[in-house]
Amino acid sequence: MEKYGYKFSFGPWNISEGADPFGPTVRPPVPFEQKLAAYQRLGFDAVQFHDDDAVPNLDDKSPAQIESEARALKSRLDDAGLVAEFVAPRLWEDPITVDGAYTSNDPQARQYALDRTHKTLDIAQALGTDLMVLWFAREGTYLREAKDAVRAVDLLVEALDDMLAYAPGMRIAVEPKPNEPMDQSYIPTIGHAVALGLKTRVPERMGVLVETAHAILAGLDPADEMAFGLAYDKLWSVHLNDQNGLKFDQDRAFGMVNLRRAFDQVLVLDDYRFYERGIVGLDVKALRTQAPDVAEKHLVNSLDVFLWLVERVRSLDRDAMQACIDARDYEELDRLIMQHLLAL
Ligand code: GLO
Ligand code: MG
Repeated sequence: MEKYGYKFSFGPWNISEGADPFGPTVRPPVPFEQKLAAYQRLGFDAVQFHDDDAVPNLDDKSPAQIESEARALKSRLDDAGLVAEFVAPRLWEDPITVDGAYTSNDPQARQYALDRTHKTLDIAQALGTDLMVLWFAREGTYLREAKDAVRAVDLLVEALDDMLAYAPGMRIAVEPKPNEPMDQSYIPTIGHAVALGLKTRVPERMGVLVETAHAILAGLDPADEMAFGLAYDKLWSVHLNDQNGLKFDQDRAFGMVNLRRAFDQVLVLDDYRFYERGIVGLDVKALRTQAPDVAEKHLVNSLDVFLWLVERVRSLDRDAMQACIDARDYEELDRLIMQHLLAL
């Protein structure tokens, strides 16, 4: 299929075991080797990694061991014709980060978070990518009075300054999310993420990643969140998916809940030539009811929907659109978009 200059990625966690908070997983784990083999078969170009997807049990390993395992993985990626898009520290599972990582009230937890992030930066460089993504999973509270929200921002900036100084060749993209696992997160939107980056010592190496579902959970339009990032030249990656209303983070396949909303995201990405700026990441999961043998289809479906929508964006009659805008006839514009989407 024509890919219009786009490259696509997903993370090993996107071939999921069907976990939900109310019962055990429903699919057997798929070995990493098998996941790696799926990338090219499914038409993908790049891999997104958590640090321990790349180097399992890294807390128990020496820097030299981490480096050599990451280098070995890099040659496997090369052999498979794949690149690493980014590496992200997994800071939400160790018991020490129960109350947050960089913003924990416990100085030992904060130190653990920084040490762990240094390892993530080492791994990213060994894998040949200059991008680290930070999803601030537990940087927030269940109980607002439990932490000082002003100090939390200072702690985040201090942590970012430390990372920027530790790895001068690396860029950092913040992936905001308003809630889950915490009740309230400190960096809930792209505006917060951009502002946080501007408060660091090296703002030019600070960017953002917009996830569709996270924007929706914040009550915002994902296309506008992307537009804001683009306007600041900070949109360095995206996590496209879909979300059916305000509930848990569903990571539904892209475009499958709300086609118009998906179209608007592709419209802004394509109009602003995102294919020259970054890789299209799909943070999607198979439905819990899906049997293991077909639990990869959500990835192909998401990629295909994206490409089908690129075709719809590029074949849109821009003159007709502009005429509606000039006439302030937004009802006609509404109809034009709908007719075009339905290929009528
Ligand atoms: C969870 C996030 C998560 C991140 C991933 C990479 O809600 O979307 O999947 O994208 O850990 O940072
Ligand atoms: Mg995500």
